[in-house]
Amino acid sequence: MLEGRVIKAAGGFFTVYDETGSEYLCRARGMLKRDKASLMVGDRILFEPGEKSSVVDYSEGVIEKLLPRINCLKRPPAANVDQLVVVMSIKQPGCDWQLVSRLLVLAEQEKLAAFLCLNKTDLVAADELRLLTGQTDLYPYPILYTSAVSGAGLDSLKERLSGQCSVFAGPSGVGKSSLLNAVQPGLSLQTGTVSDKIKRGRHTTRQAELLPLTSGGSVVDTPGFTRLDFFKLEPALLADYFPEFEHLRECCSFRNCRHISEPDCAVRREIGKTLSQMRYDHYQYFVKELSKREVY
Ligand SMILES: Nc1nc2c(ncn2[C@@H]2O[C@H](COP(=O)(O)OP(=O)(O)OP(=O)(O)O)[C@@H](O)[C@H]2O)c(=O)[nH]1
Ligand SMILES: [Mg+2]
Ligand SMILES: [Zn+2]
Repeated sequence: MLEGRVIKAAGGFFTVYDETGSEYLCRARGMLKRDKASLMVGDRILFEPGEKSSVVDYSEGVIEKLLPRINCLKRPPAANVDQLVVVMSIKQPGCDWQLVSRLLVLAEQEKLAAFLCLNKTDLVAADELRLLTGQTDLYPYPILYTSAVSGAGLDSLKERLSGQCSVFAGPSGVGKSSLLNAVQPGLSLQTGTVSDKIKRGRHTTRQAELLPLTSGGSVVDTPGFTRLDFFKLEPALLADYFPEFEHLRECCSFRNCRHISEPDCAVRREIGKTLSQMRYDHYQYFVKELSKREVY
């Protein structure tokens, strides 16, 4: 048996690279398919290689065993990754900050590093961009301002991707595939257009795919989405996934302060000073959303 990594999953077939980079098209043993934790892009697996085909340039194979995952992001699904890159565009479509916070909560749950990529800077005037960067002063994650069209910010993006296994996530049409093409021109990923009327993308990328980078490391390009559920998450745990609250927690008067309506709350005291008002608003919104869902 050989060890390999799933780089694409589509229609019950899995594209697998072995350690030398040879490609195999694999089916999975029934057990692996039925398993709740079914195979996903990034999974490390053991597989039995089949005959080399004389027609196509890959061999077939059967996946026999899923190796333990270091981590696994549920949405977009990807396993064994080092960091999440949340991609949004400033315009066409505009940035959905609440979706950003949702994705960041998911990343924190999986203990994944994360940063933000605000793309399409070429569509805004310099003073508008300055205003935006001023507003994101208190943002607790690194933000890169990029343009796949003008090339702005691409060197910083390349640097952050190099040597890491990253997963790109964000709505359709924000430029995830375009950025990857710009970072590594040989990739030739298909890119779509944004509809004129509703300024939304057209879901061009259909399947997640793990792409090796020539600079070292790899990136999972994923299909865009706009809705994201928290799955199982207790509202009381939510504050743990807002890392900027961490150092303030012990300064709150109440030991189990939820930072909502308790008196003398250190988190609420810092809003607008060292904490971003927008991030706190999202926190409050998510606590409400999760509390409503709780079944007693
Ligand atoms: N002006 C401008 N347009 C961009 C930029 N990046 C991407 N686009 C355009 O935005 C559209 C969507 O780009 P894609 O790369 O397909 O977006 P995506 O995020 O991969 O979308 P899905 O695959 O549908 O999730 C295309 O028409 C791109 O040419 C940018 O930096 N500036
Ligand atoms: Mg795409
Ligand atoms: Zn508090």
